Amino acid sequence: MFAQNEPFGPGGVSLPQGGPLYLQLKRVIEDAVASGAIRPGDALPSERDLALKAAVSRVTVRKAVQHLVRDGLLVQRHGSGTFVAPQPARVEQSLSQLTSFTEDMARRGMEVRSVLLDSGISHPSPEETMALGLSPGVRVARVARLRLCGGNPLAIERAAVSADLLPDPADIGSSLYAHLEKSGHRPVRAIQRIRATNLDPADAALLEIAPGSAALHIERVGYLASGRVVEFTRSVYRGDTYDFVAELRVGEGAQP
Ligand code: 16G
Repeated sequence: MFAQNEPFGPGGVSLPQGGPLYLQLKRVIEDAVASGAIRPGDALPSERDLALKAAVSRVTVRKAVQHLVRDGLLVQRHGSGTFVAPQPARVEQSLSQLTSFTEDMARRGMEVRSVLLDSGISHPSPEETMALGLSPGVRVARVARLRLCGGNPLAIERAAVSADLLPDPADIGSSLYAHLEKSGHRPVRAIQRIRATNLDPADAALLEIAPGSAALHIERVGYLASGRVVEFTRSVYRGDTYDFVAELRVGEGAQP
């Protein structure tokens, strides 16, 4: 509920001057979110009410709202209305430690949850055969998970492991690394490749952000102490919540 003096309270909404009306209304809504006058999870008044309060047409309201949904500031839930989108805290992750998602989040005291999207044993793709160094005829175990932190979807991780090291991909429980550790197959070293990407509609829907939103595409190849590759994981992390942090040191030769 909004009080009398709040931007969408019982009084009218005054628009700033200049530019198309829908952009003026968009600015009012953005400012209300930025100032905390309306918070993540709050419902926006109905299209009809907003049109009346701001003295604009419903077409103008619809256009402002559509732009804000596209920008990820608002979310529309079918049948229940338009809400301010959740604004998860950014997560910082060191690039020098080989840790699991579960350990990373537990260290921060954040609640971790995973939704199993898919798992099974299959014929490997040429890319998986190459990355995992599989011999002909060897199968691959795949586990795809949506990973949530503090209730917010943060990443989709699609892991591929040689099936002889992970014969039971549906039974990994809450942590792939903890499961691999039990059989002595937890990676001890990894190479990670990170690039920018834009989310396709299916991944965007799982991560609850607009299609095309910026994300980080991460590939991790994890090795056993023997040098054998154990894990080839491709992930997409929400670009608005995840920061990778690397410590850089001056190289020997460059020191004064
Ligand atoms: C991390 C790894 C992922 C690994 C997972 C295991 C990145 C980008 N990815 O999320 O490759 O499979 O940890 O986590 O860091 P788990 O043991 O919690 O399942």
